[in-house]
Amino acid sequence: MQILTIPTTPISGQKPGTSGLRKKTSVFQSRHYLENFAQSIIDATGGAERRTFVVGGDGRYFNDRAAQVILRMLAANGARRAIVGQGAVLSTPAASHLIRLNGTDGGFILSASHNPGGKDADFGLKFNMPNGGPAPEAVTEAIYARTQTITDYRVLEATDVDLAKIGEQELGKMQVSVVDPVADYAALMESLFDFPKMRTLFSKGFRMRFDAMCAVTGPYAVEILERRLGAAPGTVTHATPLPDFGGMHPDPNPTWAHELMAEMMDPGAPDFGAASDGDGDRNMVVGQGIYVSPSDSLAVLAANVHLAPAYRGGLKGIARSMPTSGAADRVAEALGVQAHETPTGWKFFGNLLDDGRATICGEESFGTGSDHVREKDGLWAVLLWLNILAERSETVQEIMKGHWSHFGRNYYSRHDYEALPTEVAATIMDGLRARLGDLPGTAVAGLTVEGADDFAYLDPVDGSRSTAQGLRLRFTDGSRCVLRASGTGTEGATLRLYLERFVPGPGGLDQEVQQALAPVIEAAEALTALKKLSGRNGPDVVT
Ligand code: G16
Repeated sequence: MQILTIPTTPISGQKPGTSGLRKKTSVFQSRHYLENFAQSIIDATGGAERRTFVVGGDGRYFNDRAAQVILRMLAANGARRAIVGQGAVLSTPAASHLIRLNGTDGGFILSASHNPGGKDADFGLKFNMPNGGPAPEAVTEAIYARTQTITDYRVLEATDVDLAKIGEQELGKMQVSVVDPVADYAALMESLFDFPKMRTLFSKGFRMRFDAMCAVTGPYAVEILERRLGAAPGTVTHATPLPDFGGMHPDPNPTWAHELMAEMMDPGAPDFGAASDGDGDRNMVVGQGIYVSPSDSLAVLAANVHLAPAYRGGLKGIARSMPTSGAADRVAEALGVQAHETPTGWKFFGNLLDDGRATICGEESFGTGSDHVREKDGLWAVLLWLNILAERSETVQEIMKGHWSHFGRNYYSRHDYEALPTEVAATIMDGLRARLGDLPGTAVAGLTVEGADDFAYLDPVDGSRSTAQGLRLRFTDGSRCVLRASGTGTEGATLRLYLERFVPGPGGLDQEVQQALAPVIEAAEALTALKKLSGRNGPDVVT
């Protein structure tokens, strides 16, 4: 087998966003596109010589072909071993676990996460570090810099590896270990939670619905929920992963997981509902007749995590992304543990977890996780909820109400304006940014602006600084709104407006969310002119 060195030239736009490089599938399939980016990852992270990597993805269209290319490139670049999920499939948290479990030098994760999949949809690639977490900004910038100077890439001339067959194979001088994508991950979950107690819960007739949205979590959820915990067969729906996710938009939020929402709001609803996304790192949790916002879910999980065996010793700290509501901060305060506020992107939690400053992390974008891996983990969050439900013998509704009456309620919602023309989004962001200094003291819609800034983060562990992470407007009554451009879209620009209002209770804890937020929504429009300047009547997605 011959190692080929293929001359190439830089391709513009290979700049990783919030989580790796995401583009239209056809862009990834275009000449040298994948190869340039993969070689740039290899070059910018010190080469592949004698190293071991994990390779896998969410099974979307082009996943299998891209995995074969990356394997041939790793072999040509001198890698010692690649650990690959059977069929080139691995959920993102399972990939993170394999990287850590095997002490590897990192992993290539093929996914555009919650973005739709298919020939005309999205594809993505990201590199995770030896700690199992997404490459930090310094590394993604080095990768991007390399894409701008690349002159050639190396690839082995070889036939495909048989990725359907579990076991050892050789690709040139590289060992390829094809592994069961579910087994190690399921064992990890079993080591964290009280499976016997959860089995008892199901044996007493507890009913659950898990919507895998035709994405990667199906086989993981069937194995863990139905086979190991004894949930009724059929508990997991849309359980077979499909290259185009069956046309579903595998983003577990009330808009895209509407089938689950409808079932859970029905009088005959199961006791507990959950959904996961394309690559299995996101989760949405719903009780009978009650939707749990991701920010609240983080707070409730943090307040109750000691009920699960692996966390009995308590938490080192709680970390949340800046746009996530402050509900988790109140729990941190009550527990007397550190609270961290980071920019959006799971990569910012890595240092805090590695350094023992946080045990549990979460984001408003349906991400929750802990120090068991270095990615957010959809099924982990669902299992922790189940463990808590089994311990407390209360409904989701009772748990939420109890939490709010104890800590107060951070009403919270996110309004997304998707696929705006980039210049329109820039005008809106730049306009607000330019006025930040003048806004304090401004009275609008019955609220008064107390502070306004562009969020910047100083990493307490490595001292790196990240700027321009979202425009924050804080009001004197403690409410706030944040305006931020998404870094995961592939079409135009998506603007996210995050809205929050705190009600301490005891009264006012049962309001409809959008109604409770009405003054903040009105003030946000007056200050950002989002609807007016975008020409939209309202958001495309409300979470
Ligand atoms: C990714 C990141 C998350 C981030 C989310 C939203 O999620 O991993 O940390 O919160 O994007 O990012 P944005 O608001 O920039 O679109 P995923 O599930 O897509 O990997």
